[in-house]
Amino acid sequence: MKTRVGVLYGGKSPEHQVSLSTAMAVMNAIDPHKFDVIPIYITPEGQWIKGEQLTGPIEEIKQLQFTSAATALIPVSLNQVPAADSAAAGNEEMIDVIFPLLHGPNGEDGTVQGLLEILNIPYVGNGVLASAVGMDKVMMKNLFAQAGLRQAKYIAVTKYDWQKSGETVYDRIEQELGYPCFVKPANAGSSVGISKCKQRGDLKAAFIEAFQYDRKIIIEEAIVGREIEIGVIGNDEPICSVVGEIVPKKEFYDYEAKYEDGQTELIIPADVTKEQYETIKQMAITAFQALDLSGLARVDFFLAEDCAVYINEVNTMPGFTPYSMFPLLWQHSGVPYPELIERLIALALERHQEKQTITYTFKKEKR
Ligand code: G1L
Repeated sequence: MKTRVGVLYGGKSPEHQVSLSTAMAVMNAIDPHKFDVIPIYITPEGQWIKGEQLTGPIEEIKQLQFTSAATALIPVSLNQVPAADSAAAGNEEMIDVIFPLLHGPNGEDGTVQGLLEILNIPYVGNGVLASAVGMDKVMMKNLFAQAGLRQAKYIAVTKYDWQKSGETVYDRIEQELGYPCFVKPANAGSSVGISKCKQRGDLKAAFIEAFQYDRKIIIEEAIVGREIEIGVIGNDEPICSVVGEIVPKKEFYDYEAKYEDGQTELIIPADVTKEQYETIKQMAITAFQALDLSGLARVDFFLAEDCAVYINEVNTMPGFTPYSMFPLLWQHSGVPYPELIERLIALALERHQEKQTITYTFKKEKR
């Protein structure tokens, strides 16, 4: 029997459209001889709608944007409810695994993963804790520090701290980080709210901007160097792809540069020494394990001018169209897109199996 894959996409997030195009690419790449694909759309209003099992390739994104409100799915019955517009045999069958292609506060921060845990449905990618940590730059960097990974110096500031004593915060930045520095919302959802500060006079506006997106912000020392990324897949025995380099065409990699075509250049494989590649691989695996990741991650680095390697961040839900860095890194490592999808599904099922063997209840011992 074929494995039934539910592809979950859309959602209440600015990345709604990115999610739709990614879902279309994934569904068209999945091998139909091995998998049945069931699309599940989350509307911008947050309604869940299960579509019909796919019978052929999707030609346009519109096909994925179901509107039949009458058959709206209550997520808690994800596994029992018939598909939209049909009670056709086959559609009531269980979903074996969910591929959650969602970004932002309602999908990447561990909340959807938590729902799937409660439903006991296997899902691709990182679990609740890893997804939540991956979404919070401060938590992530604290764990990198704990694992002894080299990274840029940073300071975390809450809106409360700043409102109470802004000048003290600015003093600390000057003493500990210096200029230039980056001011970012702690929430790692996307590249909005980020500023580069070159002097004390720039800090206030940068803080106001960043605090629009989160109550917690992070200020980082700027590392001058190249941006290098690597792909990691696996659970207990993660493996690394080749490395890639991002050459930004703007001063720094901002929201537009990240999402609009032609703003950055990807070089795969990146031109690094064998020694640097070994260091990057080792640091990526250390980070993967320090954050208790599973399934996949893209790990981003800076290669400084003095050739030192700094970890920047881990992305638990990297860009995932066939033209995004993560799939391209694996393509160049001998794992083409359809096989990458297949491997991630296998890893999801494997991790779920393992969880089933864990005991959650225990008998009281006699005294
Ligand atoms: F399911 C995976 F593999 F874990 C997964 C989930 C989500 C991989 C990549 C993504 N990425 C995205 O969802 C997105 C960055 C395209 C946002 Cl819509």
